[in-house]
Amino acid sequence: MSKKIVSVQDISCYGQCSLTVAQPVLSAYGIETAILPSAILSTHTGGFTGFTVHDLTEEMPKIIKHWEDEKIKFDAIYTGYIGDIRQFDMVKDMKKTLLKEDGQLIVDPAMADYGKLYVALNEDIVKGMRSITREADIVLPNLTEAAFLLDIPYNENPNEEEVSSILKGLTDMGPETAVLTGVSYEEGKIGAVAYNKKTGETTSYFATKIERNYHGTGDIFSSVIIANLMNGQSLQTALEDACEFIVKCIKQTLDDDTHGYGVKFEEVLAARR
Ligand code: PXL
Repeated sequence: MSKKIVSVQDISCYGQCSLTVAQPVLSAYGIETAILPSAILSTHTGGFTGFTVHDLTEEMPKIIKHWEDEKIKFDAIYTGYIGDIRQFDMVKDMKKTLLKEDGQLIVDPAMADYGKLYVALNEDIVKGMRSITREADIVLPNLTEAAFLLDIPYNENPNEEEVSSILKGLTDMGPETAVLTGVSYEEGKIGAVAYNKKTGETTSYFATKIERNYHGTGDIFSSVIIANLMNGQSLQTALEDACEFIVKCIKQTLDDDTHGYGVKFEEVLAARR
């Protein structure tokens, strides 16, 4: 039976990140995807100036309450960018009331990149992300986010031993599985390394590195990983699919100078079948 998940993150109306990528990606992989928007922004906050933000903290409990009344249950709660600290307790409450018995809380602590927090965020958001990570089953940070979660200095280029220690630190916080993105052990290759503390297994996949950064790729990466796992695929298959998916999206976007704000994932998604 196909899985049903709810994703809690913002709607950046323009810019190809958060819910406007998570929803189509998950749907295309056959996952029923409900959304709980945490805020509505005119654009994402990376590279645009003068963006508008309409916080939805007041609305969220009403939506959650209605779902509880309707006895709606999800196989997973997938959280991303969260801009208001009151929403972290809501996520923890949702875990109790809206998850199926064997359902999973999956946290993408989308809050930082390249050693820095996103412009609209602060240390309180980091604390909140730590608090939901402690309750998560799976956490999917990039190297910067992992450093913030663990309160350790940001290491742009950790070696295998350092990556193992980061992954161990993340799973020590609570999650059974941690997936660390942006890892590179050799020139020209970049990918992700995952660790499952129950099996003790470390899995990795590295794809061709393209020297260009785009916003939203972390959100697409997490969505592809989550879609694969929900569909019963192995972590190895999930990592491979997500890394190669991102490479294709970047290749699709590179030649368009007007499209620096995100990647063109649509054609990659459409070409999957
Ligand atoms: O892609 C992560 C993300 C999500 N939501 C908002 C953002 C960003 C990254 O900058 O600004 C609002």
